[in-house]
Amino acid sequence: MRNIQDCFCKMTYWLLIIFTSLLGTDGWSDNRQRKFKDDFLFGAATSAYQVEGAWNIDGKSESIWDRYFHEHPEVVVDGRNGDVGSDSYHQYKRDVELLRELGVDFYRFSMSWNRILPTGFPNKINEKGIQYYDNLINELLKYNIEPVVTLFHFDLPQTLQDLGGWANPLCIEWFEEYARVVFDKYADKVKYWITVNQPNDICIESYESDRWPPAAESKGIGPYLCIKNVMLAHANVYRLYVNEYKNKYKGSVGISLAVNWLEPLNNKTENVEAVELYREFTLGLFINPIWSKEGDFPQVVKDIVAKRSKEQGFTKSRLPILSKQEIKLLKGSSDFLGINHYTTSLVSPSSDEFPSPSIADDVRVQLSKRSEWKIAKSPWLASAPYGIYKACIHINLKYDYPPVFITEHGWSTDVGLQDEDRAYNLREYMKAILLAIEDGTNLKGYTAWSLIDNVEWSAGTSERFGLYEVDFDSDDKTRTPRLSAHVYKRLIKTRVVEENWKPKSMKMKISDRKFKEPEPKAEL
Ligand code: PNW
Repeated sequence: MRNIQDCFCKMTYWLLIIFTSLLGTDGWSDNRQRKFKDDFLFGAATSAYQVEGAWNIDGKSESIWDRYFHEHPEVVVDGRNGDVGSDSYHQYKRDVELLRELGVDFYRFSMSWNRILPTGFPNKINEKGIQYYDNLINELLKYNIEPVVTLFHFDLPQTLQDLGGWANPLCIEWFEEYARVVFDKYADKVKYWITVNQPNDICIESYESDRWPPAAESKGIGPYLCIKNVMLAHANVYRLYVNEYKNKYKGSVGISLAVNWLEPLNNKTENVEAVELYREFTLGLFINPIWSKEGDFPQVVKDIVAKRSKEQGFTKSRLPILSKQEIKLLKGSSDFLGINHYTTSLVSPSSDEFPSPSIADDVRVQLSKRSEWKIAKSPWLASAPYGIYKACIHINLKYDYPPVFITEHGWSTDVGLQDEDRAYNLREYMKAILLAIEDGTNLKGYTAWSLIDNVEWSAGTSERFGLYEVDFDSDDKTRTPRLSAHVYKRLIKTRVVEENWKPKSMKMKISDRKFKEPEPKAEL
């Protein structure tokens, strides 16, 4: 019976692959209007460093981003770093008002490790930091908005980076200690947890390149150490929650991976093979240990890194081994998969000389975009809506229908309230998501990145991702709805994508969809 099922599954897989590739980039959808079911959740996201500001206020200590941007102000494109950012530390009530205007079901935000544990360790708990997140969570719950908390969104305490950061296996333990403090304080109120945001970027950008702090540039070595440690840190915290909190609080814990779609430059076998390989390096290393039947890092990645390491004179593979116990710890260590999806890239083999050793040299591919794809303000961000459909179907079939949340998706523009491009991109991707749901993916929710303009890392505020514009020159960092905020609000309310809908006015009111003002308390 199982065999018949497997066979059927495989057949469906290949039929869908053939079907989706036949559809190509055009005409992949029809004109039917589809509807989001009532239990599909809508939300918006931000992250601590990018919006909070208050970098050294009320006991918060220095994260790697504070240190990096203070020491290298020249890397921030427009000079606006996260010292003040969108000042959500002081404006959080206004942020919750925006969420109420949109009518979202949840708000995804991250906690700053440094704000909670200024030394990085639980020897000193910063009560003012604890209070801040408590206030934010209470404000959300007051209006029936579910808090979705990311424990780690790139901002490691500098104290821990000084000890090697994610390249040091002790970081697994440090992360668990931090998570325990957070769970103890908030597990009664927070039901959705994301351990780590985009481990791939954490490890590649910080250890393979000099683009992110600590700019360690330990090519081909550091990133692999980091990957193993970050993944084990995630799994440990998942197990911690399951063993000590889940029975009582009934929450879910997941991880958010960067899952952009990759496709071959054209149908030549070498390109198809290059895509498969690159996908295993960028997604497989993270998804396989948790969701594949066999667990572990993908075999093809293990083989290639071992081969190259040997050729380079290393005594063992630069990709560390996962022990049997570690494989067991990682397998199944997530209640849901968070997908951060922004764009699609074309992949082909590269004959360039890469630095040796390096991940680029291990994988040897090059990326490009189709000329017809519209590019956002961020040069890496091209609009190719069918990519989200293909990514969802791929994950669904290859990893046995995991429950998926889109935990980030968005578009960058210049300053300006009439963001037709963002509104268009949102609608087109929403249509693709509806199609993916119709074709059987286990999609539970969608998160717009971002609620408000924020500090886009080294791009500063030169690339705006917000549904709401932030006036960074004003004292209260005034938030004003863009066209896309209206479009998103309307979509959440009607549950359908309306091509030509326009708001009558740019003024926003609190959504009448689900929030009621709390009843005034009777005077005693
Ligand atoms: C995400 N890419 O990063 C991060 O989680 C956010 O902090 C960030 O602000 C947002 O996306 C927009 O950049 C990404 O190259 C960085 O495809 C790069 C890519 C995707 C996501």
